[in-house]
Amino acid sequence: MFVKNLTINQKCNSKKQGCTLILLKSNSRELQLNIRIIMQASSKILALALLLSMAAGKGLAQVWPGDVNNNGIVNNIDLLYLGQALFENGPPRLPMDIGIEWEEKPIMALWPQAFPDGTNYAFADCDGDGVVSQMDQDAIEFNYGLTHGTVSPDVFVAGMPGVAPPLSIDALAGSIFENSFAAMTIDLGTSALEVNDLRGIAFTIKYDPDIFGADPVQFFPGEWIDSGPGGLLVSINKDVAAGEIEVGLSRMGMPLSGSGVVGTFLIVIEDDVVGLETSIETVMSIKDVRVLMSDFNDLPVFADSTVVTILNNDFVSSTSELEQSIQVYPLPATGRLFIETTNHTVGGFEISSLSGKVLLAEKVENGRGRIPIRLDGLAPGMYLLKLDTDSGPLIKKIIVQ
Ligand SMILES: [Ca+2]
Ligand SMILES: [Ca+2]
Repeated sequence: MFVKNLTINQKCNSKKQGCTLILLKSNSRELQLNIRIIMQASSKILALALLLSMAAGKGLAQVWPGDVNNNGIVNNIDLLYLGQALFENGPPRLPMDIGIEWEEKPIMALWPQAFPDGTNYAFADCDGDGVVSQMDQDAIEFNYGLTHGTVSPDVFVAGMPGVAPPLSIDALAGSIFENSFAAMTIDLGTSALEVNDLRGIAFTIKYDPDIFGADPVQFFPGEWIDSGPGGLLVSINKDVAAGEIEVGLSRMGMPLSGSGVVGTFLIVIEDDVVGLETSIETVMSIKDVRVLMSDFNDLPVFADSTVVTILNNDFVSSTSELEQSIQVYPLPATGRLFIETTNHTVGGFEISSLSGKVLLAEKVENGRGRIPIRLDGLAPGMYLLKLDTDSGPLIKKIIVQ
């Protein structure tokens, strides 16, 4: 904003304090601000400084909507900051500066609250309406990955293996095939290395884009991280060219302690994997982990990785023979489902939601031939059916109507 002229009108006065109307005229807009000035010499200087900064069109600071920690980039870390400031109130921005377009939005008054690193809560009010709410997350999604000025990279605190709670990634089945999908779970902590007072978590899953192809991943937050009343702020952003998916999860209710499933992701394997002769091993890893407790201190976490073996369907291994010899039907299913097996024995099964919650688990006697499964109580949707066979676990995706 370029200010063409500036007039100060003394509208009212009293012995102790006065009310000064400051009229700023710019080439694009006209501002009228009422500023209460305590009539003391030092405050006059402060007021003059404020006036000069406004005259320069800069306000007290510039908010770029979505960059909640004001480090120059919008990403999943900003969601953690937003979650921490949720439901707080402060001075709104001027009416013409309300909104989430990617441009600098001047703030004329700082909020009384600040994050422990000093960042003012005004940056969390992305849309500028004077309250930090779920609506402000729209700015993070809308402007995700955009930068301004010089980016100060986010800082991550790595924990030692065996000392810090792990953030681990595990395939639900040992081997997966081309032209199929794999379900992987992300778990935080163990019974021996629990987390305490968890507010939110941000992390990046890294995979080989040459193996998994275009846009192969879906992520579903886990039941544990979303447990209890209050809900969860969720941000999921993919960079398919780099083979990365950035996840941010922030609890809106009470903080969480213990260990459990942070999420499940499904990854589709292309039907013609480059370089796949009989099998290929590929690493899936977690990086850039930030776990924040309710006091906004970092909890160091050890980020784990896993090796996944992908098998070529043309070279039938014992596992792929298992895949092919056990049939599940009808799909989609209504009311009940059948497992049909001839060469293998099924000792039991589990049906779980995509977020990892086990909904049904039963042992099976004489698990050969045609085995019925009742689906009572399952809402329509997609589920994972895990069969315990004499040749190891087998995962099938099922759809209930
Ligand atoms: Ca940021
Ligand atoms: Ca807001």
